[in-house]
Amino acid sequence: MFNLDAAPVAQSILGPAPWFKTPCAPPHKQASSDVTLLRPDMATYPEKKLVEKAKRSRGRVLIVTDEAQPGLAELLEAKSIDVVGVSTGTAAIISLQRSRPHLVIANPKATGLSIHELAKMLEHSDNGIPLVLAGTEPSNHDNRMSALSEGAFDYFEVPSELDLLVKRSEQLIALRRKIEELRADADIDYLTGLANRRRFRVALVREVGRWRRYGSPCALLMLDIDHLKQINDRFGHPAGDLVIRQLAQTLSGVLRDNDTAARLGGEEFALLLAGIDIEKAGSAAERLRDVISKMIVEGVGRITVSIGVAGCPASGTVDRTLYSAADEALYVAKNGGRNRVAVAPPMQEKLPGV
Ligand code: GH3
Ligand code: MG
Ligand code: MG
Repeated sequence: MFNLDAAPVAQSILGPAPWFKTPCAPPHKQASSDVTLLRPDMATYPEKKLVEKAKRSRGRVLIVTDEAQPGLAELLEAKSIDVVGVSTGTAAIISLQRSRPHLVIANPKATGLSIHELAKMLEHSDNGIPLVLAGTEPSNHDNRMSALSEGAFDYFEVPSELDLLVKRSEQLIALRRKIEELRADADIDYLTGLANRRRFRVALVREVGRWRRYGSPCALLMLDIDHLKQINDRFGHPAGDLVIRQLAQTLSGVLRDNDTAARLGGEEFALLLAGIDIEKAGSAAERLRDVISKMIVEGVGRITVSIGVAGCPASGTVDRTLYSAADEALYVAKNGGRNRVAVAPPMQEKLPGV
């Protein structure tokens, strides 16, 4: 969440956005420098993130076996693949949930293990984790055919075919990670790098769910750029795009980890703020509006936004009603003259006769 307390914060995001000089690269591809001014706790952030990123960039394998597989872990490690767990057949389900591997290598003879059931389970978990089998039986036609028929990707005889097993593991992990990458991209708005409408919906349902389960409030800000059509007409569509992207950069710069900034489409954005009530959200929206109104977009000048604010539970306790409340408040802000914030009325005020 953006710093709720102070005017100096405004100064920190008034300067040109770091990605501004390279208009082709969206914010999520850029190193953000002014973000730290908004969040003092972020001083060690880049280092921590680098370590996490390095860890995430390695492949992860879960091995399901009763017997030691000498040499396998070392060979995988040498290929930047981590063995995230070695479990028996019966413990495989728990290990799977805990370690979120890219690939499972299983010994078909492991106790309590049905290859068919394991393959089925992997197929349904996380949209399909591949399975390969490795055992001491010969890798003849029948054994390989039986592995494929059960839903595994292949069967290898170990230790004689360890090198083939590792090669195949590398391939399957790369494929699996490509799928993960594509899935992540499908949730991202291509112009701004923010979450798209799909990801936003998931986040909204999750946050409202947190209210139901833990009583943790949240707030939704809906923002719409004022008169973007006029900006396009006057300065051209690329300038309008730049306005959208610079605004996106500002929004992503003011968020905490659990918040979500999304471009819902066109020139409309949403900020989903976790753990804050509607009063705080209203003040924050006002400060944000002020910051944006002082922002300079190169080739365009100043821009303004209108903001509708709704809170859970104050304005709605299900995703749909919270969204409608914020949307209606945005409409009020637009009709009130633009460049302003409107806060949704409390739920009961809308009930007839109250
Ligand atoms: P209002 O203050 O009422 O919001 O006025 P407006 O002109 O921003 O809104 P209106 O709904 O009349 O028009 C939306 C404009 O936003 C027109 C459309 O071309 C522009 N727009 C939508 N998506 C994009 C985009 O991706 N890039 C650019 N440059 N313009 C866009
Ligand atoms: Mg608009
Ligand atoms: Mg609009």
